[in-house]
This record gives sequence, structure tokens and C-alpha cells, in this order.
Amino acid sequence: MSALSDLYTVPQEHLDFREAIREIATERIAPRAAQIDEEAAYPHDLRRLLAEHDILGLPFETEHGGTGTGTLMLNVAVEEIAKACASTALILMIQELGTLPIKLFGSEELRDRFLPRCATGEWTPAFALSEPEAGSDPGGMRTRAVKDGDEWVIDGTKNWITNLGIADFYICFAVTDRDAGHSRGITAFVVEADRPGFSVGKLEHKLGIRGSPTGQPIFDGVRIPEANVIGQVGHGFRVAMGTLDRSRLGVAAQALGIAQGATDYAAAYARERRQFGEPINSFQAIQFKLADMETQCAAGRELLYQACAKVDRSDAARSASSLADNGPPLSHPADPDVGKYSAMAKLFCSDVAMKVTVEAVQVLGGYGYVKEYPVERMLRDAKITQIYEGTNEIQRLVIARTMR
Ligand code: COS
Repeated sequence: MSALSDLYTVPQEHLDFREAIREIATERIAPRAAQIDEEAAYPHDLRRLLAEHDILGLPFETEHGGTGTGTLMLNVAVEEIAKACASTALILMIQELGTLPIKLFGSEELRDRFLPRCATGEWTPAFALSEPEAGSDPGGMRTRAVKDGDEWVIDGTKNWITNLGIADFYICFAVTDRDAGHSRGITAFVVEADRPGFSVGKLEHKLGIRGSPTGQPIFDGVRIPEANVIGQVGHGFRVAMGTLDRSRLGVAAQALGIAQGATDYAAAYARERRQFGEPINSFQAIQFKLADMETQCAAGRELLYQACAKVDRSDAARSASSLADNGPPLSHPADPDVGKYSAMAKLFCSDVAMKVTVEAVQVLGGYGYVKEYPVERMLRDAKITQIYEGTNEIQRLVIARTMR
């Protein structure tokens, strides 16, 4: 049984902020979602909208110009936006994913240089870990960085990178010690998009989240200064894993938003749609589907909030102890449960998103299968949540490793 200290509460000001975001999502984001999907166009206007309402400040501390409201509030916001448009929710998710390496492991100079301009929404990042031959196994990456005088020179091609061509900088992982062995000798770098040798390669045509460009950034002899190294040379794999341990909560929140959005739409449709002279929600066949969909969303939300609360408690404890001894926050270990719960929330919520969106299409019948209604888009958007930031098979591996 959970100890009382394991429970979470959502403060009233977070609930108020959720209301404000819900209104923006319903009135400003939802009406754009079909067009964004149809045209596969990155919604620059909606990114500005999120910035204007301080929503892009949610992943950041107040000292860096952010809201300082923590991980639970951030993911409540991701869920609300994903209910309306999963591509737009990804703008906020990537604002966290691509800055967590700097926030958690970067020098003070890096944090001051990059985080405030991301908190305002002026800059947006990308997280470049995967490669054509290294997806579930990033430890087998081929991108290399070699030291040349005061600079590092990076060569390689990454794959499936969100925000390609939009990002102002890329967190690039590269092998710096070929002899260190699998998953070792990797270093994390910040590479600004305007550095000579950086280019935008192939962009993918995707099933879902079509409003977010994904593809191959190419690093061809890109020279970057020593100051752009994140954390210690050779510790890049830990930077990547430590980042994913938290950012997977964003995928869980996005999946949950898609699932709840589909559930709400299907329930509203079932109230209006009449067959055999009655609204279809008077039939048990439909009632039971809707009841299962709502229940799965609620269960996913509990797991997600619990996981977010663990991150927030762990951060509070670490910053209290680092204040006491003047050390950086990472000199204090995170709650070992954080990675496990983050993987469980991502696994559960993304599976729920797939099950629920398939059922939502079924509730709408033929109308569910056509683009005039949003649930076929929600189904297509849901699929990636079982794949990116670690496939659900990898999440099971991460969870199982904690049980040995
Ligand atoms: N936090 C910090 N350090 C971690 C860690 C974590 N969560 N997980 C592993 N490490 C460390 C290990 O402690 C080990 O350190 P040492 O070199 O000091 O011994 C090192 O990293 C290598 O760990 P391990 O041997 O477990 O690595 P594996 O190659 O077996 O990889 C998995 C482990 C499969 C979990 C990892 O490759 C993974 O998460 N894959 C999915 C990647 C992914 O999510 N891709 C999506 C990209 S973003 S769209």
C-alpha cells in the first residue's frame, strides 16, 4: 500500500491554469487540427500562441524565465493540448525533451545561454539520438566526434528527429571514444542549426502527427566549441537515458490526451446520433464501449499523475540537499522509481490510446473512417506513442530490469 507521502495533489492554481489551457485548446487549437494534419504543416501560429500564454515556459524553472510549476503541471498541459491536436502538443513536449539534457546535466553557462530563450518560445530544440541503424539500441550509434584543438568536429546522420528544420539547436549524441565499448564513450553536444556543415536531410511522410516535421539532420564536419559539451565527455549515454526517464511522461500525457479527446468526441456523437429511432448511447453495445474507454483513460491518468509527482518530489528533495551543500542538483541521485514509473505510464497510456481510438472509430461507424470527423486522425496520431521515445517493448524491458 502507498504511504501517504506517495500521494499527489493538484494545487488549485494548476487546476485554474488547466482551465485556461483547456479554453485555448478548444477555441484556438482544435479548429486548426484537421488542416494541420491535411497539409502536414508545422503550426507556427500555434507555437506563438503557446508562447504568448506562457505555456512554453512550463518545462522551465523561474530562474530561467519559466513558470517553475513542475512536471505534473507540464503534463496536465500536454494532455489538454493533445485532446485537441497531437501535433501541437508535440511542440510543448519537444520544448522539454530537447532542453532536459541542458537543464539536468549542462553547465551553468549552457543553461543561461539556452534555457531562457526556450522558456519564452523564441528558440525551440531537437533531440538527436536515433540513427538509421540505431533506434532501440542507441548505444550502437555511428555518429562520431573528434577533438581538434579547442573544438569538436562532428560527423554523422541522425534519423526520426522531431522538429527537423524547425529547431534552432540540436542535442546531438556522438561517439567520442571508439574503444570504450557499447553504450559507453558517447558524449552529448549542443549544435546550433546555423553552424557550417549542418544540414537538413530527408523529411519523412508519416501516418500521424503530420504537423510536426520528422527526419534526418546531417552533421558533416560540424565544428563546435568545448563549451557546447553537455556534462562530462564520455557520459552522453547517461544524459540520454536520464532525459528519456522524464520525457517519456510527455508521451504518456500526449497519448492520454488523444485517448480522452477520442472518448469525449465519441460520447458526444453517441448522444446525437440516432438509429432505430433512438440515440445510439441508449444501446448497451455503445454504453459499454464508452464506459471502458472512460475507465481506461482514468486509470492512465492516475498512473501518469503518480509518476509526475515522483519526479516533482525527487526534484524538490534534490534541490533542498544541493542547497544545503552548494553542490549541483545532480550530485544527488534521483528517485530510482522515476524511470520505472515513467516507462509504466508511457507504456500504459499509449496502449490505452490505441485501444480507445480504435473503439472511437467503431462508435462513429462509417463516419469514424472519414476525414470529416476527427477520430480517424486521433487513431493515426495515437500509433506513434507506442513507438517514439522508446518502443513499448523497450519500456517493458526498462520496467522488468527493476524487478530482478
Ligand atoms: N539513467 C542513467 N544512466 C543509465 C540509465 C538511466 N536510466 N540506463 C542506463 N544507464 C547507464 C548504465 O548505468 C550504464 O552505465 P555504465 O557505463 O557506467 O555502466 C550505461 O548507461 C549503459 O547502460 P546499459 O548497459 O543498460 O545500456 P543498454 O545498451 O543495454 O541499453 C536500453 C539499455 C535498452 C534501456 C536503452 O538502450 C534504451 O532506452 N533504448 C531505447 C532508446 C530510445 O528510447 N530511443 C528513442 C529515441 S528518442 S525518439
